[in-house]
Amino acid sequence: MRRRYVFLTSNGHKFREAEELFIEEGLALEWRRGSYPEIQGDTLEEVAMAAAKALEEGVFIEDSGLFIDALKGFPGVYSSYILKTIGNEGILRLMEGVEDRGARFESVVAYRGRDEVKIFKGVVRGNISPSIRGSAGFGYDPIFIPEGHARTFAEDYAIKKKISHRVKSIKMLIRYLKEM
Ligand code: ITT
Repeated sequence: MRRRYVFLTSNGHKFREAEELFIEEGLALEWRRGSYPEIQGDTLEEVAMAAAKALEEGVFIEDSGLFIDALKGFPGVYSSYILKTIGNEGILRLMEGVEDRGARFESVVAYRGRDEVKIFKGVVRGNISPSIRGSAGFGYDPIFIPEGHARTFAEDYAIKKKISHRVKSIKMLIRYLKEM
């Protein structure tokens, strides 16, 4: 097993969430601050797999997004662009008067091993809140209420750290690395 791994991402929040889990397991994680070419794909897996093929061994990326049931999975693979353009306010406007508030966060980690790319996927289900609430976390956290809870990820970050899509995918990656 290597002792050192590299997470290529432009997003410091994502990096810190992953780093905490690595440290808990006694592993070091290096942040390679940067972006990677993202193909136009229908799923996070497709996008992540295509990008990870060009990485060196020991490096991983993570592609994530918010998928809203009533919007047929939108913003999904466009989550980053939609956040930058219409933002949480825009999403809430699209959801005005919509009864079905169901949604999920997905996180797909693509790790470049010696001979192959390994994919790990984490999902957390929840609901889109009626308003923007809380200041912890980042991105869509202020509008996402995880299933079985009353507060958004941005209001209850301790819950996010236990059950998020990213916690699940990164823990799967760590388990794999430890078994290697
Ligand atoms: P990369 O450099 O790693 O690609 P990014 O921020 O562009 O960083 P993505 O391409 O995976 O990340 O886009 C995912 C979008 O979904 C992005 O706008 C995030 O803010 C949002 N998102 C992802 N994970 C989230 C989380 O845990 N909580 C809230 N929003 C999240």
